[in-house]
Amino acid sequence: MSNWRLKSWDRGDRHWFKWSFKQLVAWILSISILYISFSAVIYQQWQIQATVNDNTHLNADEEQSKTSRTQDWMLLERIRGAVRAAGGLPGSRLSDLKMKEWEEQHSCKGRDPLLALWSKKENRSTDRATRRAMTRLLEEYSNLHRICTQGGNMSYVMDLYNQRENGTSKCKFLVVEFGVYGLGNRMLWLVSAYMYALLTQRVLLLDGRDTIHHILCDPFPEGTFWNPDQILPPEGLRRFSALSRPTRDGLQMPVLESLFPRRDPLTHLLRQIVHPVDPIWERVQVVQNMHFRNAKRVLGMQVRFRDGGGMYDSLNSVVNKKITDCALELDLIPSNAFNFKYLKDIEQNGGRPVVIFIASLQKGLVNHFREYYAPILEWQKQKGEEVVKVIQLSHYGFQPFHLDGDFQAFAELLMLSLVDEIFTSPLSTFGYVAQAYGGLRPLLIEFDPRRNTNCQRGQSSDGCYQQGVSKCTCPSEPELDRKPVIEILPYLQPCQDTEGLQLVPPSDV
Ligand SMILES: Nc1nc2c(ncn2[C@@H]2O[C@H](COP(=O)(O)OP(=O)(O)OP(=O)(O)O)[C@@H](O)[C@H]2O)c(=O)[nH]1
Ligand SMILES: [Mg+2]
Repeated sequence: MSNWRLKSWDRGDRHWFKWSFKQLVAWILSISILYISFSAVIYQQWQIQATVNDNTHLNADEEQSKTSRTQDWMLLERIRGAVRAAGGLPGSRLSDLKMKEWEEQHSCKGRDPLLALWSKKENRSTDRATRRAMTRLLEEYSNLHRICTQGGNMSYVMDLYNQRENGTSKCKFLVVEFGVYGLGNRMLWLVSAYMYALLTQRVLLLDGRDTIHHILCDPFPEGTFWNPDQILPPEGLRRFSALSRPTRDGLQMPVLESLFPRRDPLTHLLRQIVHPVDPIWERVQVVQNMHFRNAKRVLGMQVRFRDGGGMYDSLNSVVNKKITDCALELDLIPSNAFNFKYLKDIEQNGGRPVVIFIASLQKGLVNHFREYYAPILEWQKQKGEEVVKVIQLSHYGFQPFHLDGDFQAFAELLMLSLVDEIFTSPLSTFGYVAQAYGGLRPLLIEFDPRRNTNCQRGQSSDGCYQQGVSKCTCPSEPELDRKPVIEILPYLQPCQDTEGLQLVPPSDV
């Protein structure tokens, strides 16, 4: 075996000596072991540092003084504290094998491709930072969920409930009861409840009587958040939830401000925990592949008449005209003049059409566009070329309150989130949720026939908090009491479509 020459500066004397190969390997091994041991000690120290600050003992001043830590990191520590209080180990995860098993049993094929499609459109460093922070929080929160439900065991939760009077349980719960409302409203409640549960370290359970659990993937590995109603009685749940009330709510604001510098919590929360079950994703995927992927531009038009028939009959033609004029003014759709320009357009676009995707309970707009583009559509059919495509997948005619209606509504809502430009109707939470998923600032369709405008650009991708309080009620802080909220929090502005408040992104992040 050949010997290796190494340099040595022993006693200042530079001289050479020979080491065998075995000695060299032993030397390298010792150095590696030393390095690994040192790193492990440092890491453990850091872990301990991160967990010692049990949230339940922090007060406002202590929180304020932790200037070196970001607020969201402190929230993570609070969740870790709740995990420890519940008898778990902060930072523990399911083994790869268990995770694989769980994923096989809870298939959610759309989660990753949807996230990729949404983040393809905007990929700012602030968005990435928020995503990373939210992922850290979700992982630890899932840990809490798993521990407090013993891996999704509702009988165990029931036992905790039965023992609630003696106060031995260290787990806190938040139960969401849905009423008979549309999908958009229920999704807003769901994500608000999730945010609240994160902030107050509560285990989120959803009312199992609602069909929403048939359309959503379960977001917490081994910690199912459905409450089958046959196990927990809803009237009991209310009392269970009220066991420990949140305190120090005022201190949640810095956390939220730090987590969402772009003031877009709805977008991040929806994308993180509200994913469609496979059959819904498959519907979305078909439309994405067949119509959206190769389009020159995709326009989503969400047209909602809210009172059933009367409003539709009286406003349909006004709204159709306003939408068309708005899209033409902004050069988003081709005009219906069938001439040389279109043939040129086709050449230039390599046959890529402008796609108009309509989501509505009525057929008014799709009929209007089919009529408007009739000569072009006819010409396209003969030529096999496409300049413009008009698509609408369903038209129930009324608001459905059944599972199939929710399936279709969720699929269309997700399709709307994948467009390049979205047109939305005033007051519709269906539209708010679609624009928020997509991170899209909508074009708000003007429904009022007395107004000259056709549409206006939305100030935010966030929904409108309809009828949100406009003045502060803070009797303990006279300098704030009764002041308009928008003067104190500049990122809250009056909504554009109705009365209320809306989160608006700052221009510099
Ligand atoms: N498939 C489909 N369903 C729709 C559409 N617009 C409304 N719906 C249905 O109507 C319901 C509307 O409720 P939300 O999603 O809460 O939206 P909203 O417009 O605020 O309606 P309300 O809150 O009920 O006044 C949805 O759940 C759907 O079932 C649409 O474009 N496509
Ligand atoms: Mg609504």
